[in-house]
This record gives sequence, structure tokens and C-alpha cells, in this order.
Amino acid sequence: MSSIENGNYGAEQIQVLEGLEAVRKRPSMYIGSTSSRGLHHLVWEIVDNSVDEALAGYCKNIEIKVFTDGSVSVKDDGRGIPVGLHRQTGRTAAETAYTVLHAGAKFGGGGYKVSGGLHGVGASVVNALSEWLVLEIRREGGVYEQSYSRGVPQSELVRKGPSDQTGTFVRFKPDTEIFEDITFSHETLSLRLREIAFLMHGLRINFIDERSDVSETFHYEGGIKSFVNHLNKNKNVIHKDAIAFSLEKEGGYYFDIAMQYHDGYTEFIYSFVNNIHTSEGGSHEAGFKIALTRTLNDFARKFNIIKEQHANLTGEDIREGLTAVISVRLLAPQFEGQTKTKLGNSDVRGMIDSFVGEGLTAFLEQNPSVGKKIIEKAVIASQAREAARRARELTRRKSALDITPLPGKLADCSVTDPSLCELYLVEGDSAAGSAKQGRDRKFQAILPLGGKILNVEKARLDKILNHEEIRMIITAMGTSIGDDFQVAKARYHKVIIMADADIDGSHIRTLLLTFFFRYMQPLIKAGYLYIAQPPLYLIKKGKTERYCYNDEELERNLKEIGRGSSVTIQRYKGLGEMNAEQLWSTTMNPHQRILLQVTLEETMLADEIFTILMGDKVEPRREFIERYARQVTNLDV
Ligand code: 0RA
Repeated sequence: MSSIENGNYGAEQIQVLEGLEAVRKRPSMYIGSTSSRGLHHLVWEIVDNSVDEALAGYCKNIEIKVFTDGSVSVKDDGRGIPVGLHRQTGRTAAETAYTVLHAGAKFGGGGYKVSGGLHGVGASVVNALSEWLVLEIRREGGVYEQSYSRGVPQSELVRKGPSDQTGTFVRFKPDTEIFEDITFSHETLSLRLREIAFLMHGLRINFIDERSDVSETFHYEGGIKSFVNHLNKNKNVIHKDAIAFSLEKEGGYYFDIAMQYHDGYTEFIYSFVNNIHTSEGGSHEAGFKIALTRTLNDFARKFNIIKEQHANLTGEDIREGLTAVISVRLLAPQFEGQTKTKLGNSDVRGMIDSFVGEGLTAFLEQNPSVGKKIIEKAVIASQAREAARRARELTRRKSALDITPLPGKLADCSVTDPSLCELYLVEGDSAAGSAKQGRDRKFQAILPLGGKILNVEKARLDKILNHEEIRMIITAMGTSIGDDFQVAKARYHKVIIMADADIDGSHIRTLLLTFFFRYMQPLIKAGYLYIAQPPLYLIKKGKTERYCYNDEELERNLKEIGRGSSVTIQRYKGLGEMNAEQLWSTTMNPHQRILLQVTLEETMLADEIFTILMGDKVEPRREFIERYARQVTNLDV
């Protein structure tokens, strides 16, 4: 019988119930939100505990299973959560961890707890937000079990029988009273589990999805070196093996770095602190960049590739075509920045700087030919950058009085407050003509895009900046691009891509998205990029006119109005087929239009897809198209 049924209500127990109550009342305070993101947070919370056990060196295998009833289990072969009595609570340590807020950190074995970070709220929060949770612990020769309902123990922790194994098994079902939707995304789970396996070399992670009968095993002896190989798998690399080094330092520091160059132009540095992705960078990334620039310049001078009288290569030149993963572990990480994903600990910068400096110098001494290839590439990048600098000057408006004018083709709006202003990038001159006529000129600006946009995936910066369409976009935006990009200077807080609903339109959208992803990423992250949704059909019957934005809507409206021989359906292929008034009412009027906001959640996945679709390797593109061809509907050729 449980202590609660016993009526054995101590002050401790009342506190526990109050704690669980607080979590259920304000779940977002603990897990960020009750959307899909918050739902997945529950899994990460439990997985992190097993990963901590692996970090402490006691766990080699973790198995994650998604069941058809909506529950998820996480099993590890660590030491098992202690089952003895916890002095303060008078309950077992296991029950304490699962019922007392923030209890985990106090007796957790691992040192790399991410206090104040994204995770680390504790298993008790997951328990409180689960309809039910079952805990099974193997240790000290026995198997122990306890179950909970919405965080409340349904029994004591009971020894069920003997066991010669050790480990922890948790299965829980998220509470539908808390979450709008309890469907776990296979892709989200799979992506992150693989990432964890890369970061924890040697750890084997089994992922079983019983809903689809798909299972995957992630296990990388090569660790983040394998990670870099994986990230570059669709690129032409310029040296076969990734460069990698790691260091364990007293004070609980662990540094792990892997890097590899490819023949493209993009830079991709993916950094982690205690296995958490630091998308805003911070001191570890800064230390890495400083050391990389210094060491490669020293090498280039030593081999006389840069002559004495010439200036150093810049960091940007040196990072062209670089893919790197930086994984840092430390005991007391400080997370800063807007999304708390920027490492603040300033001592890390110097430590990483000297660690990378030494490691890279030693590598270059043993592999000078690789060093020369990297430098050759950086020298070309620097020449292109010099040409780009001149081109870029032409896109910069320093002040209102500055001589660089706005593009002649831009029909600007009259309001000057960027938060109210919209810029429509319109495919084709005739559509742009209608848009100019139909718009509300107070806050809507129109920029016609005549020809095809350059594929920036296959071009260097100088070429990109010499491309008229792209130059117009940059000038109109006022933000500059790449490392110089300043979101605060954006002249419009809505940039709306308006292209036809056909193959050519899709191509233009993709080319523009590639440009914004590679050169104006913060604009996407700020939520300023949108895609206009023009209607696909116009149905007319007598005086009734209805616009339909997809096939479902068409069907529904046809049923409503009644399908008669006199019922006309007009299929819009091009924006140009609509007159100014129609374009305004269907696609541009803020009270009626549909805008899709472009969001960026998985930078790594987005990078992969742009590389595959827009890069110069044909084979991955063919595979991708074959794989997804069956999912494509509405293909209009
Ligand atoms: C603290 C101490 C010990 C194990 C754990 C925590 C532990 C927690 C979790 C959570 C999920 N899996 C886990 N595995 C282990 C053991 C101390 C000892 O045996 O000496």
C-alpha cells in the first residue's frame, strides 16, 4: 500500500503534491510550451538522464521505443537509479527523483548537468505531465517497480524478483489533458538521437518506432569525426579524412573538435555544450575561429604561399567550404543570448584557442599537402572577396543622404517604420505590374524580379554580388549579407515571395529560399520571410465568385454552390492572369490573404536539403527525388 493510501501524509508529501500541482498548472514554465516542442521535451528529459549515466561511464546502450498507444520508453544499462531510502524525504531515492522537483540534480551521478539550460528540469516534471509512468530498476540483484498516475505514486517501489542485470527502464504516456497532440515525430526523435550518438562516441542508441515498425541503430566509434563525414556526405571534400582532436582537461573540461573542407562556398560550424546545440555560438566558437585563422596564416607564411608583403587571409576566407563540429563539456556552463544558446564562459575561449592552435599545427606538420589545399582555396576565396567587396559597396546605403540609390525597379512604400512595411518580391513583369497597381502603397513595396535568380549554392560571393536581381534585393533590404548582415537595418519586417503556382514559380521560390538561407539566415530566424499563397482556382456561378487555395477547398465549394454545367472554374497558373484588383483581394490584402511564414528549426537538415537540391553533386539529388517523388501531389507540369 502506498504511503498516501496509508494516510501517512508528512509535510514532505504535501510539498510533493503541491509541486506536481504547480507543474500541471503551468507546464510551459517547466517545458517551454505544451506544443509539439514541449511534448518532445519530455523524451529529452528522460533520455538526458540515461546520457548522463553514459557520460559518467556506466552505460553503453540506450533504447528508445515509441508505442502505438502514444507512450514512449527509455531503457539504459547503467547502474540503475538507487532504490535505497533518501534521508531527507524518507522515500526511496528513485521515488524522490520522480516526484520532487529538481531532485535529480542533487543526487545525480553525472557532473555535466545542464543547470539553467534547456533541459534539466527533472524526471518529476515528466512524471507530473504524464497520464501514467512506469519505472523499472534493475540493481543490487533485483528488479524493482513503481508506477505513477499524473505524478502520484500508485504503490511503493516494490522488489518484483531477482535480476543479475543493472539499468533503468521508464515508460510514460504524455497526458492529453496537458498536451494538445501527443503524436511524437519520428523524424525529430531520430535526428536528435543520432546527434547524441555522434556526440557520445561508442554509445549505442537503438530507436524503435512500433507505429511504423521502423528501427534504427546509431553507434559511432568515430564520434564527431563521423558526424562531420555525415554532414559532408553530399559534398565534394578536398581531403579524405576529417581533421579531429580532443582533450580532457582538469577541472571537468572536455573539448572535441572535427573539421573537413569541401569544394563549395558555404561555412557550417555546428557547436555543442554538454550535448546541447549552441546555435548562437559563443566563446567556444570564437576560440576555434581565432585559432583556425592564426594557425593557417602561420602555415601559409611558413611555406611562402602568402608573401611577406601581403596581408593575412581573413577568417571568412579561411572558413569558406568548412564543415566543423565543436563539442565542449564543462561543469558550470553559462548560457546567454536571445534563445539561451550562446556559451558565455569567457575562460573557454582561450583554452579552445590554444588547444586548437596546438592540435592543428601538429596536424599540418604531418599533413602539409592538406594544409596547402586549404590555403589555395582560401587564397581564391580572398581574391573573390576583394572583387565582392567592390561589388558590395554598390549595395550599401549608409544613410538617407548616401549616393547609392534604391533600385530603380523598386516601387517603394511611403511609410518608413520597418515594422509596418512589406516588400513583395514578384516573379515576372506583368504580375509585378498588377501588384504595383493593386497594392496599398502606404506600406507595401514591390520589387519585380525579371529573370531567374542565380543559384547561390554554386556561386562565389563576387558572382552573387554582381547578379542584378540579388543586388536589388540586398539594396532594397538595407541589411547587407553574410557576416555583415544586420537584421536591425531591415527596411521591411515582412519580405514576401510571390511567385506562380507552377514549376517555374517553385524553382524561383527555391532559388530565393537558398539565397535567404545562405546569406540572410537571421532574417528567417527573425520571422521576416513569407511566401504568398495566390488562389489556384476561381469558381463563378451567376453573381457568386469564390477563390480556392487548394483542391480540397475547390471540392468543398463546388459541393456548396452546386456543380452544374453553368458552374465556370478558372484555373490560375500565373499571377499575371489576375488583374490588379483580384491580386489585391486574394493575395495582398492583409485581411484576406494567406501568408506562409518561413521558419527554420533544424539548420542541419535545411543545410542538407539545400546542398542536395541546389549543389553540384547529381547522385544525391537523383536519390532524393526518387525517394520523395511518391509523396509529391499537385505536381503541375
Ligand atoms: C545517481 C546514482 C546512481 C545512479 C543514477 C543516479 C542513475 C540515474 C539514472 C537515470 C536514468 N538512468 C540512470 N542511471 C543511473 C548510482 C550510484 C551507485 O550505484 O553507486
